[in-house]
Amino acid sequence: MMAEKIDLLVYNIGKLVTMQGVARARVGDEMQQVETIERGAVAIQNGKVVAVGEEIQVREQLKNKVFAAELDAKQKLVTPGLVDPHTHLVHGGSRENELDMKLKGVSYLDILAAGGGIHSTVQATRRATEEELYEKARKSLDIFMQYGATTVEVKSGYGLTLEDEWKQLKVAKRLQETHPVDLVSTFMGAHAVPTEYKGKSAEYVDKVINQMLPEIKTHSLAEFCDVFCEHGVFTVEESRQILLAAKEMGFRIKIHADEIVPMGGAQLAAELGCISAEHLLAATDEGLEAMSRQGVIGVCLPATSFNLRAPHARARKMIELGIPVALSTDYNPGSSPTESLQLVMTLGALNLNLTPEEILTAMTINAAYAINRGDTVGSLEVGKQADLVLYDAPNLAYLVYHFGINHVDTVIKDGQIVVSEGQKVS
Ligand code: IZC
Ligand code: ZN
Repeated sequence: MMAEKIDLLVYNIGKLVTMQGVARARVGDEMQQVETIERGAVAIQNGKVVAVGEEIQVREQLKNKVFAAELDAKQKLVTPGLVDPHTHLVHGGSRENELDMKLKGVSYLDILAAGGGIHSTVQATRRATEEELYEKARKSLDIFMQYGATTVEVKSGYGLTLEDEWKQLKVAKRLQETHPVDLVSTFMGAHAVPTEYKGKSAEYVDKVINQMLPEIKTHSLAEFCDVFCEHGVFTVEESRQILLAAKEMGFRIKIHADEIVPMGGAQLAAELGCISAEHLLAATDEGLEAMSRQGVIGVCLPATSFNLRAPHARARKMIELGIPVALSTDYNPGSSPTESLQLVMTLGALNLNLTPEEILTAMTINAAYAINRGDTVGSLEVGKQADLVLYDAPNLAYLVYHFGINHVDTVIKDGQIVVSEGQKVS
């Protein structure tokens, strides 16, 4: 009888960070205590991990099998594929025109109130064809992947009409079908009150609830619903109405909470049972305590704080309170134009005071739970998707410390090599 074939063995791994061992989002010290195997190996079959551990043990365990392919990791650092739980990937245009205003001290919310900011991206997105949006998002998703991301959440919110929100989510769906990176879609029709509804936000909220949400649900175009609860955008009460309606229709819910003005978004996230609350730069102690009691994941976005020259989220306080912390790029054309989770790693260390281990936890297993993918990605363990990243770096700390460049050598997604020597494999 022929020996059974294993598709791929990745061996001679210098340091293999598995993130195994806790089958839920990690809290407190669990974020620090990550399993690191020296001289590791990962065996992959049909896109899934079938063995992971010390190379000697993996080879012993599979000694009666043959490997169809082997990849020598040459002592590199290997981690689970990175997960980005918060992006605005699909959009038209760009906003470098705001840089000059920003340097002159005009704030993000003032630019928005004057009809710029999100509104200018809404115009560009409405004008763009589906094909143009697809091409632009595809290029960005390639960059995400080359920088180590294998699962990415994507929000609508630059259409603000059913038709244009649909167009964005359709692009995300097509990318999910054609691009190696896995996408998780979020409907965010409540990202801004569109200019044509200025002064009539109640009417717009009604439209989101009674027209958009049911259609998006019927056509399974999004799994999550998110709202921008912010001064001058949606009030706490409006956010509550929208998220409650979404929850009743079967969406999982998220919220942009306390990003700029402390509104009580964190408390609302806890009250409604949101899976995660995002930003939280201005969240109060009471808000964070409420999140902790309800197990709401705190998604921190330090590239946004950096780019807005705003204060930083209190990630250490969150960890102390037992909130599972996740990290994300917040990739969007306004407050965070970057696809690099590696830049976010450095900002997570220098500006949020997180350790390299906590940072990796926040970008793998905790990020996976923040988008309801904790069962399939975020750690390297038997049965999970074979998503892994090989870095030209000796250890995790090096990755965080040597900043502004791309350390990724190889990305394996669902068992396939999709990036090799830093370049996309076509
Ligand atoms: O386009 O400005 N914060 N939404 C909430 C954003 C930033 C994206 C944008
Ligand atoms: Zn956002």
